Amino acid sequence: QEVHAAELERTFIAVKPDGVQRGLISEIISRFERKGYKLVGIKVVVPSKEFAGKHYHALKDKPFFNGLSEFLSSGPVVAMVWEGEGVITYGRKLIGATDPQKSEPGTIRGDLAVVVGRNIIHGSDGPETAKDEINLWFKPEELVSFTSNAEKWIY
Ligand code: 3AN
Repeated sequence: QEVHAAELERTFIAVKPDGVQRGLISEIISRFERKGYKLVGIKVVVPSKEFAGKHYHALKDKPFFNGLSEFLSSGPVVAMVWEGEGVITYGRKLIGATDPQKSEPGTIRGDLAVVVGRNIIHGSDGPETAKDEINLWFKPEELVSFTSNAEKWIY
């Protein structure tokens, strides 16, 4: 295990209950992995509605907040932390626009989802959110730091 002087950027990515039920876990992991990003934390959890509300706290005044929190807690979620240069912003690019009708083909939502209420994946929208969401979903000891052999071919 190697300790990095400056830790690489990390983001929180979750396959939501619809993505899990539809069998899209490996498809989603594969897109991040093939890009060159590194998986440093993963678990399957059924979040409580209260926990889901914490995750979506920034949206608490939206009319869809209750339904959204209920949906996130309706079944297993695959919670992940991905690491790599630009992973927060580029991760959002891989995911595509919030509304799958507006997501480009080639993006996860563009290729695999149809409506906004069932858009299969979540990704942190900025560095602060990423930090908060990683801390909410993971304990520090649930995340690993390592250098993969592929890294010198990616960077
Ligand atoms: P994103 O997931 O692309 O970051 P946000 O943060 O604006 O988008 O919204 C968070 C989640 O709230 C979305 N993933 C989506 O499931 C849900 N959401 C956003 N807008 C709506 C809407 N108009 N109706 C229902 N759900 C919505």
